Formats: sequence, C-alpha cells, structure tokens
Amino acid sequence: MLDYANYIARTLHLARLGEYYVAPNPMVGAVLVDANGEIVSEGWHKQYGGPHAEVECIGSLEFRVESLEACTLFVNLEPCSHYGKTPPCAKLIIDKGIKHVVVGMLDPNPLVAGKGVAMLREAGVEVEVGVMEQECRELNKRFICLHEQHRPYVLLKWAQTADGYMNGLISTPVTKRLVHQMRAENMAILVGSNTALTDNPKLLTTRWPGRNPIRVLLDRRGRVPQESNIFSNDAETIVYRDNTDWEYVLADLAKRNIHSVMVEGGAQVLNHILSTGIWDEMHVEVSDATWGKEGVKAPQVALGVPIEQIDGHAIYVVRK
Ligand code: AOF
Ligand code: ZN
Repeated sequence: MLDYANYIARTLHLARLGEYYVAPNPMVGAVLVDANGEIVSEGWHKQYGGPHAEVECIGSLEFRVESLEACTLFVNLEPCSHYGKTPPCAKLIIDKGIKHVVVGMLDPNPLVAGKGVAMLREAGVEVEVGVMEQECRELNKRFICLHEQHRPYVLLKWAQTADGYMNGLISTPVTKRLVHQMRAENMAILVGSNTALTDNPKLLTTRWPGRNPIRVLLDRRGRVPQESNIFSNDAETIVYRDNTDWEYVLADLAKRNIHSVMVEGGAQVLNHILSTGIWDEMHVEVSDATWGKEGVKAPQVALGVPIEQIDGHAIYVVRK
C-alpha cells in the first residue's frame, strides 16, 4: 500500500519550482510511482503557457517501465479536461494507459472543476481526490482565490515605527530584498497617489528573479505625472481614476486574470481597504525607532506575535 501523503508532499516540492513563472496558472507537480513505490518520473508546470505537470512527468520517464498500467500518478491539482494552451491532461493519462491517479484537490477553474476527474473515471481510471488538501490549497491560495471569490488574493504590506508611524525609510538591507521577493510572488503591486508622489517608486523586482509585476495606481484626482517612475516602461501600469472603490478595482483586476495584488500603501489606501474588510493577509515590519509625530500614522490593527526578527525589526504576518 502506497503512502499517498508522501507522494503528494513530493508533488508540492516540484510544484513550487514554478513559483515565479506560472501565474496566473496554479503551481502543479506530478510524480509517477511504480508498484513498488519507487518514483519513476517527475515533472512540474514550469512556465505560463508551457506544458502542464502531467505532460512533463509522463514525457520524461527516467526509468524504463514496461507498462504504465501498474503505475500510480500523483498530482496536487486535478488533471485538466479542457483544450487551453495545451491539450487535456486527463486525455493523455487515459491514452498512456495509466489506471490509477491520486489528486490533492479539485481544480476550482470552472473550465475544469471536476470534469477532469469525471473524464478519467469514465475511462475506467481509478481516481482518489483530497490528499493533503489543506497544504495543496495553501500553495495555490492566489489561484484559488481568483476562481472561488472572483477577485485577486490581497496582501497588505507596510513598514512602521514602534510608535506607529510610517514612511519609506524604515526598511533594512534584508527587508528591502524581502519586499522584492514578495513583489515577485504577486501578479500586481498597488499604491495610491500619495505614495507615488512622495516616494516615486518603480515597483519592480530588480532584486529577485521572475517577471515584474503589473503596477496598479489609484489616482482619483489625476495628480501623478506621466514622467513618474511608476509609468517607466519596465512593466505594465494600470491606473484607476474615476472609480477607485475597492470592490470595483478588485473586480476589474479579476477580469484581467490577475490572481494576486500586494498593496504597498499609503496609509489612506490601506485604511480604505481595511475598512471594507476585503483582504487576505497583512505583512507588517515594525522597527524599534520612535518618531513621535513625524510621519503618517500607520493603520491601527492588532498584530499579535511577530513571526521573526530581521535586522532588529519585528515581522508580523496576519491571516484573515
Ligand atoms: C493541469 N496541470 O500543470 C496545470 C493545470 O491555458 P492552459 O492550457 O495552460 O490551462 C491553464 C489552466 O489549466 C489553469 O487555469 C488551471 O485550471 C489548469 N492548470 N492543470 O492539469 C497543470 N498548470
Ligand atoms: Zn493539464
């Protein structure tokens, strides 16, 4: 008897290798296991628009296997059933004569949503669904949010002093790098006009591999000049002028297939979002400095216990 959780855990290792390259697609890994429990092949979705994990796995069989009939395919997400940029993985699995598939979680994309599993079962493939489901959902929380809630996953990010004031001078050499890494993990980075005018940020990921995120600017009064860094031609920029209502912005970003947005400020935008209650995660860096009343008051929220200390700064992560 195979230990299913072990192999699904392995698919998650592989899936994560696609982290900075597959959005808005999910991260997916696949492993093919023989009757003795040996892994005979592995694969993962490497790049948006590229072959899916199952195709990579089956196409790169490392050991000669006489027949795939005795093998089990493990994949963290339900194999697809649609003709997208690539043909359906469920069809490939059937054509290759694989008779047993173990799936971490169903695909929430309405194009698939159970149809992949149904296709396999109709062809006589034995399918088990829901192994390490929580871990599978955590890995693809952004992709899942887009399809289940029809809006991007929202990460609020700011740095503040111990007495609750913020501006751009708080980050340390290490936390500056971390911000670039976090940007690369999200498809879009959003700021308000005050931040664009005061800090004039480029909002790029020059200190981390992967694509630059899409920049989003809320500028109701049209105050941010065209020569600002946010409009540099390194990356795309979307500006909201007439309607900067949070629900409208999220719905519009979802329409553009953007599965995640990191909000970098300023205080006004963060407070507006917090007042709507529509966000998923907060990442707050607190320095040990006290500035009295110099600076803008940071949003006032309960931060709980820091997850770590970096360069003497406390890092808080709050999940909704
Ligand atoms: C899989 N294996 O490795 C991935 C899947 O445009 P396409 O053809 O690449 O299809 C993208 C959709 O396919 C994506 O939204 C998600 O539902 C599914 N992703 N499915 O069987 C994979 N990446
Ligand atoms: Zn597929």
